[in-house]
Amino acid sequence: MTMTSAPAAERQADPAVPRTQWTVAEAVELFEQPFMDLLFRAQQVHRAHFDANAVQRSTLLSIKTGGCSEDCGYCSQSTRHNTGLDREQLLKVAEVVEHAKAAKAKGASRFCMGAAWRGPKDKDMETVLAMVREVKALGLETCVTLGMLKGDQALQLKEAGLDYYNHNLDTAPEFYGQVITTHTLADRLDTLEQVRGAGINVCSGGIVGMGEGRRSRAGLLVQLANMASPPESVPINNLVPVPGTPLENVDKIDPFEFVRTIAAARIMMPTSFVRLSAGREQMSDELQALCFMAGANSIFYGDRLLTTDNPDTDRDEALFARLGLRPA
Ligand code: SAM
Ligand code: DTB
Ligand code: SF4
Repeated sequence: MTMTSAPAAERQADPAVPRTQWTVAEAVELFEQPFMDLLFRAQQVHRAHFDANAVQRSTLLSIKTGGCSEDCGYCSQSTRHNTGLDREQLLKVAEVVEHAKAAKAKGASRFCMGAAWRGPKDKDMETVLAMVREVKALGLETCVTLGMLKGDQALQLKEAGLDYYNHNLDTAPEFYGQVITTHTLADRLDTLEQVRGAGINVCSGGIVGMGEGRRSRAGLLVQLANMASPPESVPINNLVPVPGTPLENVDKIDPFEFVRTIAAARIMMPTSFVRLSAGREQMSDELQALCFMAGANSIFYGDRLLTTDNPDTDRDEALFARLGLRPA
């Protein structure tokens, strides 16, 4: 067994030992372990902190679709790409509440509302705040992802009862500018600071399969794990290639490398929920089971992500039953 990365992995796994900073080299060493060793360690870390048979389920709803000013190379919703997506207005509060009720009835514990904005305009905040209040009142955890936030907007969201804010770092610093040029990683970090400062839980992860190398996958995880407080929730998205985006023809990531990314995230952020996010529709049940084995313990649940398909709830219920998983 290769033990080269054991010291770094051990000190993250033991809550009695103060958390130390990961280097990219240490994270790359994790990825380089033999697959079975990596999965075994990830499963050990997972079991030290979580029920290994419980998976949290969040349902997503796009509350404002398309027409986004930003140029994120993977995204169907940017006005800079010709993806044929129709731009829609912000949904009405009552429509959102209906979707949230249906999600709860299907067994979701969290409801995430996403808007294709660079950031919310002050005039839209009242509507979003009402959505948060009303979804929260249904007894669901609330999450929104609205782009860049100002400090006062974060405080308003907290006051309305927001539990989580999703804002991904998406990729490593050296790769960021190849995917997005209309805002910077520093802008993303600034929003995360506003979110933390307001006392809202942080949901932040990224995308793999964009043509980045292993070092960049490790670099994404290092940024997340080294935060003063790592995100409570870490979505790992596998690129869903959207026709008309600059990344539509990029080579797919090796599925085992995707599982390695989940395992490394689990080891580096032992107490965070790691969400197996976009890309499940294209995955076999067996590959998803490997991701759960590697420490993923959250999914998006419901037949739609924002603009692309996700497995329907019947398929997920069947998968949970076959694997003996239960909702967290
Ligand atoms: N506009 C907000 C923002 O950028 O934060 C919120 C919505 S944005 C669509 C949320 C996240 O979805 C992105 O940061 C990215 O990680 C993920 N995402 C978007 N398109 C994707 C795709 N085609 N495949 C995989 N993940 C994607
Ligand atoms: C996240 O990390 N993944 C979700 C959520 N946060 C908002 C979005 C995935 C979007 C996949 C592409 C689409 O459906 O447009
Ligand atoms: Fe806009 Fe978010 Fe899509 Fe980027 S990822 S283009 S900010 S909706």
